[in-house]
Amino acid sequence: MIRKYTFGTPLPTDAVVRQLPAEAGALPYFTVSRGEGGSLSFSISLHPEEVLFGLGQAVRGINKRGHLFESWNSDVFNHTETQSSLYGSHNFLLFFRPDRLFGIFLDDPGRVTWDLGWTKHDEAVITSLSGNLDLYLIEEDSPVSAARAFRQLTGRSYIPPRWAFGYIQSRWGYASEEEVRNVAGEHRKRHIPLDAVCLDIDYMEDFRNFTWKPDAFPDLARFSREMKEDHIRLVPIIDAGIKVEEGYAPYDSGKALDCFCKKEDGSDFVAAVWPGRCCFPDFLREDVRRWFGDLYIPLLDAGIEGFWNDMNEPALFYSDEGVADAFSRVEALRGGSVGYEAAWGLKDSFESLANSLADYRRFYHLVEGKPVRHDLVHNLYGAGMTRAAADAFRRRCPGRRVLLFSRSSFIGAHRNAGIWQGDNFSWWSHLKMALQMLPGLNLCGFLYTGCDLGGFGCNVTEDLLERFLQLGVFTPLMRNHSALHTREQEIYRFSIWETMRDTVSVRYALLPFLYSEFMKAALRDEMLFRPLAFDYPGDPRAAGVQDQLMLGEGCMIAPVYEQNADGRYIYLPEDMLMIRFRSAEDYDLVPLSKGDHQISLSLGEFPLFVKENHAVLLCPGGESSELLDDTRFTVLGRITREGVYELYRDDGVSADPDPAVCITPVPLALQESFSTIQI
Ligand code: MIG
Repeated sequence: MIRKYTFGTPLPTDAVVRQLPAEAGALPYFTVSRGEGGSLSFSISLHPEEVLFGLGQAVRGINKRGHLFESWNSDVFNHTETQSSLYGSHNFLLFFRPDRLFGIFLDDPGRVTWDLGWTKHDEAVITSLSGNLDLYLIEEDSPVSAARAFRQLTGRSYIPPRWAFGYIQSRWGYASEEEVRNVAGEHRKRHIPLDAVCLDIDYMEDFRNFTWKPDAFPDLARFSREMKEDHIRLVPIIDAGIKVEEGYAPYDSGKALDCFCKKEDGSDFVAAVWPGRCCFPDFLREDVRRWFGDLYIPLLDAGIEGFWNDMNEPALFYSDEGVADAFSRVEALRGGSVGYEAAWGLKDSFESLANSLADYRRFYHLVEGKPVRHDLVHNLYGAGMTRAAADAFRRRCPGRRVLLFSRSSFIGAHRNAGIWQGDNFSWWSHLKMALQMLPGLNLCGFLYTGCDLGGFGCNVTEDLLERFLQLGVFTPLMRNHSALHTREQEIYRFSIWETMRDTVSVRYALLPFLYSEFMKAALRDEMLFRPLAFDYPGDPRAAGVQDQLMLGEGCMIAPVYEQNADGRYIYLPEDMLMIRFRSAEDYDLVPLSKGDHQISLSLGEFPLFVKENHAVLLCPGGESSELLDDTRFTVLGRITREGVYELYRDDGVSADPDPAVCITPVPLALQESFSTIQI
């Protein structure tokens, strides 16, 4: 059951698709109190065993209890465990304990803080800074049905084209056709499967959106065609800011249509990002979304079928006003004696120029025709950009899917795009963080997601990349991405590239199966990755597991995330078959009983666990998702009771596939561990 409680005068967010009447009675479970400046706090005491699931993109464990989180979309390069905000705000939290279950969604586009047992271990205090919000209370009898109810409230998850489940190579720095061709060629030459290459800001002319460098990418349509002949797609990046430059068409048209966010005095707000001084489209306006979305069309017409939207928190390097303020603070200190506090202040004046609250308070959006200061709707900006692009794709390519993943997001954006997890580092702890973020993102509707495999910042090592890839085998977005000036991170750069290739080959053997699991989850409003407690709510040990996830209907993953570990500890809530992969053809099948196990996994090995009477399907390999044979399978699983596996297959591009037509029942005959089948 879902109930809505309205506080103050909420601004529209586009998060929900079902309109509910507001309840007249008081909100149960919570004590509501009004604080300074109209803020509103919801307090609740927590049971010793209470587990908190959700909040989507956030650091720390699967259980969110014990930390202070903030919904405030932030371009943060440093995902340490003290970070309270990342790029997206996903205000859905599930309170789970043996005798009680409910979820809350705060539909609030401004800042929200989540003190989840941080101040006091047995109390949660959730605060909306503005005090204007709709709060949805979801009461169901299982976590799985609560997740489904929330999805039905907020709408079906985005479905990318099937090729987006292939391996994607990306790097900040690919600056010419020649370079991209070479990257693709190295993969093909060594038979490392590959479906797409991302183009980062270096493909643009002076970092201006919707342009490409005339010398380095002379004919995007031809180049895209050439790559597609090799079954490889190009996926260019688009940033949020539009360079202020007369004669640059998007600026001129944006200016003519008055599309940019304004300062109080009515002039365009300007701040610097990669192209230099930029204006920021007011994505909260329908007409602006339409104008911006149309700018993608020449790229679509050049054969581009996928995009990633970046810098849309929006990230701001600095504004003229911010720089002026910093100088005035510095000037005020000139000539006097500078003590240590003032000296630190000097330093802070400049370090705090980027993404400053002062800048976010300097500009306005038009919401229903009225100016609203940006900080009150800050968390909607990335979602608005995504919506602009997705709507344009629907207009231009009706009935066809286009790949889109964004950095910043809000609930509701999950209907239009996937997200990637942002700028992680080549750290072992970030491999674990990536795993732990998946179920929260899925709970909030973001199914098409993954982290930068290998890590974005810092220099990766061979073993770390291999272990990252082993997680990536299972994440819908399987993309190797790294930052400019870091160690080159393409698989073929490493001495153990064959091991890495074999790992990617497992993804391709599993691709039709993983796609089937993804599609069923999306079409049935379910999660692809779940905390163990979702499948075993009555098992008190399952609730505590922080580094294993249920995958699809019948599987579980438990990647190795520690350096030099030659295996790991796992907890099995029931008997399962372990598939220990080395490659698509080389794996062990090990039946394991319910309980605790230490399993050995040397560097090139990784496990997938299958529940009894469930199966995993492997297809004959191929180096692109388009070249896989999804009619012949090896069926892995321990089947003690005859049944069927519902295999979902479709053309991979049509936007509204009919689930009834797309499902083939694959009979599961009694078997100890494997069989082959033709369908
Ligand atoms: O300020 O486009 O998260 O994936 O490579 C950095 C360059 C801008 C941040 C993205 C990252 C991308 C990078 N971008």
